[in-house]
Amino acid sequence: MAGLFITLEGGEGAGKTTQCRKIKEYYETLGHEVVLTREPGGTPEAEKIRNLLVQRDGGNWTPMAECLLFFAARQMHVETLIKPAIAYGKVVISDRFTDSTVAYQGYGHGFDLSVIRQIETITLNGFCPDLTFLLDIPVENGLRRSLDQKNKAAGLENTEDRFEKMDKSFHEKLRQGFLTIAKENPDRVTVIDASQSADDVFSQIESALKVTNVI
Ligand code: Z5A
Repeated sequence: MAGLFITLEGGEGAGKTTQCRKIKEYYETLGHEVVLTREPGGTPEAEKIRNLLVQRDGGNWTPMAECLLFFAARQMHVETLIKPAIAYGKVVISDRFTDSTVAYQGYGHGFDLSVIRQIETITLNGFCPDLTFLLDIPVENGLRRSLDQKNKAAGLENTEDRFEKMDKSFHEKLRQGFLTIAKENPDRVTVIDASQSADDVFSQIESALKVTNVI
């Protein structure tokens, strides 16, 4: 029996990582083998590319080079980890996938959407998730969560200045981009209200998983 490929998408602080872990527990309780992975990254080679893309001193890429790097990492990820795991019957859960490139590089940074789709076709040849959960949250709530998390990790308090300086209009473009992707792919993408508690967000996801009854 073939496995299942699920992706979690959304803007900053939407709770993707938190919900990926909950979906993993859900399928493990049902007796499935689960692979939890992320993008950019997921394999040793793709993690090297991740360092080039997300580290502050990783590089000053042109939009085309940046897009190609995301898809280079993704192609390795798909061919060497995701497809073999699915063929083995495992449930693969990825924290971000192609929708993030369309939302961030395309809708967010203005890189040509049709070029992104051409690169997707060349590198992935039609491969896409079985199910995607878009965790949708008002921009201010998501950014606040994300900033609180970073401040906690750094032992900082009083975040008001930094919060006010965040580029909320960019994040609003991202949010609308993700919602457009969901509208265009209603069979694959389920929009989840991510502003609720983590348990309530997972209840929505669990209901959707039961309805789709894919595995
Ligand atoms: N990127 C791109 O540009 N193009 C691409 O193609 C791809 C990615 C694939 C990767 O960042 C960056 O790469 C990202 C997009 C870009 N750029 N940014 N920004 P990353 O992997 O380092 O991080 P992220 O994906 O952006 O994660 P995140 O948004 O920061 O977090 P999250 O996974 O959505 O949320 P979380 O870690 O589960 O939770 C965040 C905090 O909120 C944490 O303290 C939780 O305890 C708390 N939380 C979670 N859920 C809740 C609920 N329901 N209520 C209250 N608090 C909650």
